[in-house]
Amino acid sequence: MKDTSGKRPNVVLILNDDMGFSDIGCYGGEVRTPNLDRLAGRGLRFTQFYNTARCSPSRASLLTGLHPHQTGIGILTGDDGPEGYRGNLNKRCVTIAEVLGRAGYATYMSGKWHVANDVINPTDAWPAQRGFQRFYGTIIGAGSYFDPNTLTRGNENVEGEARADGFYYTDAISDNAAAFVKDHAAAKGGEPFFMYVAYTAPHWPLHAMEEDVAACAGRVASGWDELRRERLKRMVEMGIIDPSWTLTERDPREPAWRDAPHKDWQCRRMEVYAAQIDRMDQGIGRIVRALEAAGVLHNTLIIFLSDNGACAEIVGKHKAGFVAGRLARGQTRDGRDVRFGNDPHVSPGGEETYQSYGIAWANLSNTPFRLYKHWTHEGGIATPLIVHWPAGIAAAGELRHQPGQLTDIMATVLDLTGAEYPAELNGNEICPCEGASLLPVFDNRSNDRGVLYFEHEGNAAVRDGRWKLVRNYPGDWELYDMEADRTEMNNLADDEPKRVREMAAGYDAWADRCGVVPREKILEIHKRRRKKGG
Ligand SMILES: [Ca+2]
Repeated sequence: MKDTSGKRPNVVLILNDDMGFSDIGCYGGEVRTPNLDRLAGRGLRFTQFYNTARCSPSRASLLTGLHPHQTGIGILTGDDGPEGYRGNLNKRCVTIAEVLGRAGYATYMSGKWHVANDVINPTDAWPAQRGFQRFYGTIIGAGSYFDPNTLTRGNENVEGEARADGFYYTDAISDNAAAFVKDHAAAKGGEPFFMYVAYTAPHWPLHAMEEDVAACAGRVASGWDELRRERLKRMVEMGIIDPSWTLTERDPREPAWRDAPHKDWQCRRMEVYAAQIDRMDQGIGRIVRALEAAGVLHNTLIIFLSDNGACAEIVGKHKAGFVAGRLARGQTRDGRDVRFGNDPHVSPGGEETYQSYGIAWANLSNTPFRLYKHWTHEGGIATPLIVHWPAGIAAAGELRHQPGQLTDIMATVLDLTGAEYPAELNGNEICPCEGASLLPVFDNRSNDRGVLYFEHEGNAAVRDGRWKLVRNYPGDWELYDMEADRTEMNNLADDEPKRVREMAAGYDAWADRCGVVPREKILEIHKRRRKKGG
């Protein structure tokens, strides 16, 4: 049901960072997200869409329609050695911005890049050199929300802009995105545009605006055990989760809520995390209003998703490491020392703090799944996916259960816009797109997706119809029937050795074709380098 006006739709791709599967309201969460809920109510929610387990590889795959190892981002943006692991978006891939720019689209980006090895000096792997005509945002993977490192406009460092009163990075991302829409309408309103909005919220550190934290006060006071049960109940009512699937156990590293010490601090952590999402949602509302004001909301495909599952990483007191790695400032803008680490005697949220929300709340964020960011179990790779496109999608508020993965976004954009995916660019051969268009799925038809594959630091998964093969490196393959047990509680590997062998052989062929380097080899390289460096 494509728009019959013949006008090519705009595409606004909104990605956020380290958010769990069930945090936002329209996926069962208690976090307040009226703007996302409204998009979902007029659009579609996918229940089995997958990212690639971590920041950089997900961004690389989303931007290019390839698997991360094909793009040079085998792990993160460090140089991990072999081809495919250089930490820089390579020349064998094209970004959506490059493809659509060549097709006459204007291209804009606001937010976090995190697919370039050099975060200080502009390189070929920076957004302005990878197809984005206008760029505002950060090159590095994380940092202060009040004073972000590597803040850049085009290729120019603009960290000084954060010195302005009331600066908060999430707002800056939203406002720059809204300004791109407004400027576009004024200067080239007749042309279509592509905009990539990449929020850092709610990635650590726990930094939020106090008014948003106050608005979240009391919402999580019943604790993680009760909230997990409540979320599951709502997800079942919404049809996102099948009632026959068992809720996973609380992560055994964490106590029952009734036994948890420092309850005030624990609640504060989750409230700040919720406030980070809340602020992003408010910004998405402003972007939608800018589209409305420009008269283009009707024929704009808006896509929203998260780059990986909830994050259970613990932020320690390693000030020097964070500051040297440029992931943080050692001091606030007014000269106070930043207090690093998840210290229950320090209330998080302000610029002078640097904390994460911890395992138990990440466990809540991923209700009803297990494991987290980094892993390829459902808690690591399942993401909300909302699509909103009134001109092209007749259904409103419906769910789509067909599995899909990040490479499908490029395929969808190509299908939608008629843009040509080049076989060669600037003399470099480009890997063919790995995704399948979601347009048939928008109309509730199958897109014959085939088998999905995932790898991150040796953790790996294969999704083939109802079956999922998954392993935690260096563990053995596990096998789950996703129709009967999407929460991965009942490992059938011993019952189905033939299926495991066949799916594992498919994985090996995929890994070989896409340049996945075995984890043992990467670890050897790291070891050799450490020795060399003394
Ligand atoms: Ca992330």
